[in-house]
This record gives sequence, structure tokens and C-alpha cells, in this order.
Amino acid sequence: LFCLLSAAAIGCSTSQSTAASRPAEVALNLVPAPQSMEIQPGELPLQGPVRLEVDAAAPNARRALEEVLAGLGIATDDAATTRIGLRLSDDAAPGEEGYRLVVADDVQLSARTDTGLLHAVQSLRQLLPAQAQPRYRLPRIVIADAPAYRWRGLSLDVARSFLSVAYLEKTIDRMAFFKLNRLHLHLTDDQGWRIEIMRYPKLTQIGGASAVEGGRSGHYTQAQLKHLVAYAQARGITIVPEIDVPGHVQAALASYNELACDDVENLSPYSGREVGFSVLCLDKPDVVYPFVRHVLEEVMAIFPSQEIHIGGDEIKHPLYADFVARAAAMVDAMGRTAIVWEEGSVADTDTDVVLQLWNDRYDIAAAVEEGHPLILSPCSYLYIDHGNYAGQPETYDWCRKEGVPLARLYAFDPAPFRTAIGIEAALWTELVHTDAAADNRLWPRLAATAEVAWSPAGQRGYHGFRQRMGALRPHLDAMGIRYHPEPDLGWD
Ligand code: TNX
Repeated sequence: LFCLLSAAAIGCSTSQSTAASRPAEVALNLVPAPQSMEIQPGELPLQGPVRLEVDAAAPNARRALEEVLAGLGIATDDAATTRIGLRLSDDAAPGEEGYRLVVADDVQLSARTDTGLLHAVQSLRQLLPAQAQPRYRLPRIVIADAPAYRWRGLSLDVARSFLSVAYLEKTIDRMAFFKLNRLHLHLTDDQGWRIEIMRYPKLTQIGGASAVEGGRSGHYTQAQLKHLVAYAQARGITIVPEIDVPGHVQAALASYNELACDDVENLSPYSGREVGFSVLCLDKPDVVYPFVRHVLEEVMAIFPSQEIHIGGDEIKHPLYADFVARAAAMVDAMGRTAIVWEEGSVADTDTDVVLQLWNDRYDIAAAVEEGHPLILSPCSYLYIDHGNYAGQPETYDWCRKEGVPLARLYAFDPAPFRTAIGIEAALWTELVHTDAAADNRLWPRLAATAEVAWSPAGQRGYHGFRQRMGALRPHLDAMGIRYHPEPDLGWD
């Protein structure tokens, strides 16, 4: 039934009557929709324990599978007849993240990598109920799947208002359920500096103690961040740190006044919502560049991400382009790749420097022509600090006064951006001060983000997405997500 309703969207073959006669409790509701899915007649009953056959080189997928089974009360036993296999194989599926999931007389998940197998486990989890049942049935099915884009992200602003390690862990778990794979942490801004830097302890002593008005202050120790990196990695997610320079630095200037030009009068911590007023003193290169380099050295020792975000947004300064070029070259010399907000396209950088698009105010056509990879976060589709609906309290609307409703985000098409490597939804937190508010802005819109980034255009469709998300609601509830009661999904 679910398959017929969403056939156009998930591309299952509509010819078989088995789908129509399938009992409703057998779910085929995958978000993001897989690249291809073939439904066969019949079901595989899962009664009693299952036998796991796991490739030793897939420890993360193994742990994820064991958690799913334990959560549903499905025991494992080496003597059981029904087998769930996790197999690494070079021809299982395309790419680093692709996978195959076959349910026949047993369940076989295969992929080239542990990460691919993690995605397969998430698909299996979505085919099963969210809560323990007396017994289970799986649809007989062949899924061959791989992401359309390699960058499927969330940008979280922990600088304006701090988010706890526990909340980030939860968010990582939930992102993994939808196969999102990048968590970009906006770690520094005018209102707060959230990452411990050993060489400059006042950055967190002073800069970590402030927040946007009404928001939470605090900082992460390096040990906490290393823990988070490992936690995310075990779930297929790379944490991408952002140190925002040369603007958005009032917290740093308040901590180390010498980073400011000598004529700057206001060096106190900032808790307002203005942007674009602070800048490292670019006329003091002997102070500023060593500072940036020392910070980046410690950042890179914590975060193995190939891409490191250096900000570069919302700043007008005669030496801006020069700064971005030098900072990006510094990242390159350290063996990593810089990401810069789109304003950085004015700088003369290597063509592998990634630009993050957030507006169309800046002309990036030339940068695309040069081949710069793009992460797409156009504010009128992907700034989810904007309302779920027009006029939602505690949301911005400067980019789009009708807000960014679920349907709007879902309709975003990355295809016209020739050099796009993917998309990122952005949650800025000037107006988001609690975990509940963050959940409300993130969900269900992050699920739509995941589908836009993962599923090929031919498999997307809002009608089918709504059906499938409707069916996945118990999973969101089981994860404790305090989502927006979205009327489009019947959740109001
Ligand atoms: C723009 S777009 C910002 C952030 C704000 C956000 C609020 C961009 C790179 N910067 O500094 O928090 O708008 O919506």
C-alpha cells in the first residue's frame, strides 16, 4: 500500500499486486528514498533470534546493527536459522557510501565500506518498527543505493547560543538515521568562542563566557571535541569545524585585545544580534597570522576532517581578499582544504577551495567557472533559523518573509549548480536558546534536507515524501525528537 501511494516518488515497480495486498504494518518507508528498489512477492518473518555474520572490518556497522536489534528485543544466536549478513565487498555498490540490502530467505547487507554498511543498517532500521513487537516481518526486497551528493550536512551555530555535548550526540544519532554525513560546527562568533585552545586560554575563559542575549554560554574542551569526533565517525558523520575569521570575532578581541586595531574602543563581550562589526586587525599581520595559524594547528589536531571552514562571511575590509587567500593557503599548507563562505570568492585561492553559498547577492559565477566546489546553503531554502511557517515566533525572516516551510526546503534542486558537492541546512541560534527550540527548527526539515542531498531527482517527490515521513513518525518519537508539529505531515 505504501509503495503504491508513493510509487512515483520511490520508483518501486507498480506492476505487482503484492504491494497492494501487503499488510500495512510492513513498512517500505525509506527516507531518503533509495536510488533503486525492487519489491518481490512475500515477506521474511523474523521470529526468534537471528544469526549475525559480520565482516570483522565493519565494526561501526556491526555496533549499529546490534543496537537496532537490541532495541527491538531481537536476540542473536549463532545457531539461529535466519541470518543477517554484513559483508564488505568491492562490487557490492558504487562509491564510498553505497550499499545493497537484500531481503530474501535471509537478510544480506553489503557495501564497499563500513560507512556504506552503516547506511544499509539505517535502511533496515527504517524497514522495521520503531518499538519492540512480538514478531517482525520484512518485505522481500532488493535495494541498491548510493547518495547523489557526497556532502549532506547540517551547520549548527553553537557560538551565539551554546549546545551541550549530550545534545550534539543526540543530533548525530538522528542525522545518521537519515544518512546525513556532515556536522558543521560554527564554533566561534562575536557572541562566543566555544573551542578550547591551549595556547590562548582566555578565548574560552572570557570569550566562552558570553552568549547572545537569552542564549547559553559555555565551551567544549578539546577532550570533549575529540570524543564527539569519534562518536560521529562511528556513525558515518564527519564533524567539520568552523573558525570564523577575519570578521565575527568580538569574542576573540574581548579575550585578546591585541588582536584588534589600536583605535578600536569597544573590546567588551558582545551579546547583541548585529553582524559585520568586528574584525581582526588586518593591519597587524605579525599578530593576526600567527594567531590564526596557532588556532588552526590545534583545530586540526582535534578534527581529522579534510575540509576546515575558515568563515570569511559578512565583512568589508580593504585587506579582506588578501586575508582569505593567505588563510586558505595556510590551510592548504597544513594538508587540508579550506571552506569559505561565498564572499571569499573574491580572493585569489586554489580552485580546490570550497565555497559555501548562502545568498545570491554575491557573484559566484566566475568562481564556479574556475571550478571551485560549492556547498549549497541558499538562505531562502536552507536557513532553518527561519520559520517552519510564516511568522513563527523566535525565527528570522530577513531572507524570506514567508519563512522556510518543509515543502519549500524539499523543492530545492541542487542540479543547476554544476560544481556542487552537496547541501547544508543552517541553524543559526540568535533566536534559538533551548534544545526544544533547536529540535523544532531542525525536524522534520533535516529529513527533507537528507532526501534532497541523497536521492536522485527522479526518485524525489513531495507527495511520496510526506507519506513516508508520516510512517516514520514513530521512529522520530522513539528518538525523542521534539519536532515541529508539521501540518503537511499530519503531525499537528
Ligand atoms: C547570516 S549568512 C549569517 C549569520 C547569521 C544569520 C542569521 C552568514 C554566513 N552569516 O552570521 O547568524 O545570517 O540568519
